[in-house]
Amino acid sequence: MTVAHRSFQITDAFDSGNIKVLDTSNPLQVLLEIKPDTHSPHFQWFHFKVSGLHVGQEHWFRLGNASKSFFNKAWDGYQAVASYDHVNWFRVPTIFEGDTLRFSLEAEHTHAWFAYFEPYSRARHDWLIDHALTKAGTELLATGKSVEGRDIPLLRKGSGAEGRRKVWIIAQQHPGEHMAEWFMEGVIERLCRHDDTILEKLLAGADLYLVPNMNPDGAFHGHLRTNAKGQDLNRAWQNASEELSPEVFFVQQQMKLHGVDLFLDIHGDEEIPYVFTAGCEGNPGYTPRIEALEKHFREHLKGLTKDFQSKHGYTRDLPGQANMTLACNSVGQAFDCLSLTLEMPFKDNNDAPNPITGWSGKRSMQLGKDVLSTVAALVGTLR
Ligand code: GEM
Ligand code: ZN
Repeated sequence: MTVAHRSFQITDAFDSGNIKVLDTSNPLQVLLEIKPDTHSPHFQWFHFKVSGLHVGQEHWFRLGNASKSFFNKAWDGYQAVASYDHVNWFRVPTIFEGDTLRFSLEAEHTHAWFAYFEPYSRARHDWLIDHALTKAGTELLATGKSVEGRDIPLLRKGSGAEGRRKVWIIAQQHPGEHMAEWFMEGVIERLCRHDDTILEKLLAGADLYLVPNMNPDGAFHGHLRTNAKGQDLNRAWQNASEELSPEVFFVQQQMKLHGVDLFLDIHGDEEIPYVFTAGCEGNPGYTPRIEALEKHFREHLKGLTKDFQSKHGYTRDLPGQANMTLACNSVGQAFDCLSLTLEMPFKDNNDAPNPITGWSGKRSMQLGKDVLSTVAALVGTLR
């Protein structure tokens, strides 16, 4: 919606926009709300543009329904991001109090964007796919269709020949987790490199199967959790359907066709200010072999970067207690392979904080690049 107050305007009428404007009678103290996902009560993602800011003055933006959001504990220690050019994003002073999240900007220009996290646009997605095909040596193996008919490209790097390991990385099942596609850009960027001996080692033994964006409809509509039918795709892996969750249905078909030897499902976590992985230890088919691979993955990645750790994360599932509707558990069980959910923070990595940007697109990209080194170290032991 777009609401005008003389020259002061707030709009979410663009790719991944989400805001409801309640009161702009005082442009320095604006009252807003986050809109829930279509056909679903979940909300947390926001993204809007403000024009007519008073340069030199402090504007406050209040999200009046923040305490009712899906992860309502996540606002503590959270800072919103803002940008004057939709390219460079920075954190702004943010306070969560009562029902309300409020953040401020001392305006340096007459317009600015605000978001829950640095957004990954559909336009950049289109560029990324083109870049992957023309510069990173991937092929377009298949294209799925979302509920609303948006493309879901599946890229492959490597020949697909018999005996090679099949490494799958999928991202942004949860549409508000934009860091996930930034991570994929890092992966694809690294595939463009020449003279990268670690990458050569990886590609000597494995093919990469990449789905940079699993939920394009949800991302476009500014959703937090669901696709256009209100389905949480990371709860759809036990009974995906062409009608309700074609995005998952497509990827499962392709996995059956090609096989899986390693699966990484890339996400963002609203609450925990660290990067971590969750495994499928609650699966009936979880074995010491998978456990050892999981440990190797974590130890290796920890050794590479301060932007990964294994101390903080989700409570481990008890044996046999896995939720089989999750991608990580479902794929790990079906293919008896190392299968991990990788979570990046919306806030920051408290082991290596950056007060200007917090966790960011750039850091997500770097992590995507680094993870390929860890995959290279494991590739000979995946089977
Ligand atoms: C997740 S992933 C939950 C994984 N949990 C365990 N214990 N394996 C989800 O889908 O809710 C978090 C996220 O959305 O990023
Ligand atoms: Zn998620």
